[in-house]
Amino acid sequence: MNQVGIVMGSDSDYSVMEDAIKVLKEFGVSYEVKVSSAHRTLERTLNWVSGFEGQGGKVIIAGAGMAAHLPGVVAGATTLPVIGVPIRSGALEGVDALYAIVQMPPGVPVATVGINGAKNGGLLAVQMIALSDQNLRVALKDYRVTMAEGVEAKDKALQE
Ligand code: RP5
Repeated sequence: MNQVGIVMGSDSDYSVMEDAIKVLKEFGVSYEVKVSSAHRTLERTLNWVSGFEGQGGKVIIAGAGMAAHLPGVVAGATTLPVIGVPIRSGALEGVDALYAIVQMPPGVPVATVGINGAKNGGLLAVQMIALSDQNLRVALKDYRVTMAEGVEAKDKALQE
């Protein structure tokens, strides 16, 4: 059983979505990765969503660029929480994808992160899984402490 499903509209999105994969690996959260499009392979996408939900998956991270319907279509096909990652691509450089993903109609939410914000997408998924995993909550608190220490160390270096 994989806890997190990562789906992207094209293999060209992979270099961005890899940031989410790295976070899940770092926290030891099980995941699966799928390339499937809302436009080019709709049935295949819907089949993957129902299969992922059926096998006990808990959270989906969906990344897409341009007219980015994938996260919304996925959210419409499941009641699992869906995190949307707008991918920077095309003439509008991700603003189109951001608007498409963040402006979901009432009733079908997608938790949207920033353009190319796959790292935060991964972290948000880990935080959702941590709701029922005490060890993961501790690991997240440690992560925050390490991050704060990094800021302090950089500040200290500037003062010298
Ligand atoms: C979207 O169109 C994909 O998510 C990708 O970001 C964008 C371009 O796709 P490719 O033409 O690179 O496959 O559906």
